[in-house]
Amino acid sequence: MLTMDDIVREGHPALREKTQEVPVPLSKEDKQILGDMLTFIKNSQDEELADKYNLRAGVGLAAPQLGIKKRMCAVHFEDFKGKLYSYGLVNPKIVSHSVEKAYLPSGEGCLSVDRNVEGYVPRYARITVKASDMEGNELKLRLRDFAAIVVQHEIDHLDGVMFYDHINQENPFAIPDNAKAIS
Ligand code: K2U
Ligand code: NI
Repeated sequence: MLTMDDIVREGHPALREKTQEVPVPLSKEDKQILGDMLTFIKNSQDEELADKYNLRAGVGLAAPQLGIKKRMCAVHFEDFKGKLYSYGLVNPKIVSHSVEKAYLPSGEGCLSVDRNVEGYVPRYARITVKASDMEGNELKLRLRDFAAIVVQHEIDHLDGVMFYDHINQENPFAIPDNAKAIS
């Protein structure tokens, strides 16, 4: 099983490089990697397992965070209305998005960043994502609010972008234009 030892941290080149599209249907190896990523996220949310294996709770993970330069990420979380999102996303692409932005008032963190970076991270409030799932089926996800923020955070990783790249360096807590707080 994956543990925090498998997650690369800031400064590792894989976090700043673009990733390669993944052949679909997934090879046995790529399916194993993506399955392990989804399992890691679920385990990180299980109090007993997280405690036993010292896992930091997460809602998403991208392959570059394992030093793997492939366009794959996994998400597993419930939104504020209790809707479950549990996907292995292959070659995800934002095909449309709202003009309106959104941000988490608490800011964002990252499993590859062992420090607290304060500030609002403006993201699109609504996105439409096309991807393949682990079985090679085409997905079209219309996401909003927290779900949209999580998936944008993960897709950013596939493009070598870190969440703090979006923070206003002059005033990290400046309310982004045309943005709503997601609470
Ligand atoms: O990619 C990662 O490092 C996983 C992040 C994803 C994420 C961070 C901030 C906002 C949305 C997604 C981890 O899930 S950070 C820990 C966390 C846990 C629960 C809710 C938000 C963030
Ligand atoms: Ni991250």
